[in-house]
Amino acid sequence: ADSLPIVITTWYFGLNPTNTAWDELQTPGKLPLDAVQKGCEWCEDNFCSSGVGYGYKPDESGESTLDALVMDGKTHDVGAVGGLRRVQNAIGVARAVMKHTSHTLIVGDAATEFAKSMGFEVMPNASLSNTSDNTYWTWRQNDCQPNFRKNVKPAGKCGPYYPADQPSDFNRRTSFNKRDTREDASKIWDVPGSPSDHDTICVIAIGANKDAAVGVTTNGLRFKVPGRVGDSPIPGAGGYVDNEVGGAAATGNGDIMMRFLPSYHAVELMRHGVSPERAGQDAIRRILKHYPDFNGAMIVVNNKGEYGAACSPGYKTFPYFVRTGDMTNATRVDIN
Ligand code: SD4
Repeated sequence: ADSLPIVITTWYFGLNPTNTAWDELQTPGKLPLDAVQKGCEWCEDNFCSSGVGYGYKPDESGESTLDALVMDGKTHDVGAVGGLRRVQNAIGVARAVMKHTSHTLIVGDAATEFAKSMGFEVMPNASLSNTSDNTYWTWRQNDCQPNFRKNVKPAGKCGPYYPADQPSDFNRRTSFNKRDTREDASKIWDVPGSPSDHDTICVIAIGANKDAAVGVTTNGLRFKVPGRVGDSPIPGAGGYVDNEVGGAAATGNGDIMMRFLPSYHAVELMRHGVSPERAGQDAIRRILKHYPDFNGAMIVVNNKGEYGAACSPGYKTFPYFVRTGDMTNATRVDIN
């Protein structure tokens, strides 16, 4: 395939995000940046896969925190948030970081304060969907095994290192109007047989004039250590674009991926003439050399509109969506 403009997104839930980003890209005066933001927002609003975004996978303390990034391939501007709490529209906050500050990345509670100052709605409580809330309490009461700590010795089932005390304002089953929406969404996404455990969407858009942008928004990992930030908001890791070349974005085990900057890697290979697919494959292969069990995937597109994807063997298949001018709807592609 070879044409501009183009929109490409990760995972099996990318149909609506791709079409939404596409429509935005077709709107006079709208930028690829607007398009990727809209695409990511669709998932934040609809809880794609029941996993992207707010209120889904809790950390060890029972709260969900979000990471998001936007990057502009023309100016090289980046805006990102890490460990954002209690704000649903993480990609919007990332865009506000880009637009209203000279910084790149704002994290943690201060990111929530920043969001508030920018007019974003901040929820009063840590909140999880009922499903996530149940998962959390089941885990905490029955199992309590830390997923992501190592070289620590638990003294008991819930060793002294763990779990962190609940935040004082964490209320189990706080009734909370967004939760109901969230539950409805889970019903849509949690259909039997659907791979429901992917919690990140990456959107790359390139306009007819080669202007490129990438957006990434995620909930990160279940039972992560509080404060953990993944690859998604790190430029070059979760996503990277350069108008002179194209763009790439990554999803999967971010703790590993961010050690290799796979999106930067793929873009730089394309700069030297490598095809999108091979650039993605090489970036994934580099990681596998060090971490053979690693799981991750990439979408890659150059500024001619040629695109491809790559994934680790552990993902038996990796679906993504793409839309170009000769398509009347976003099209799903599955690689393996
Ligand atoms: C992370 N890369 O926080 C994300 C997770 C992910 O589908 O991509 N999930 O590590």
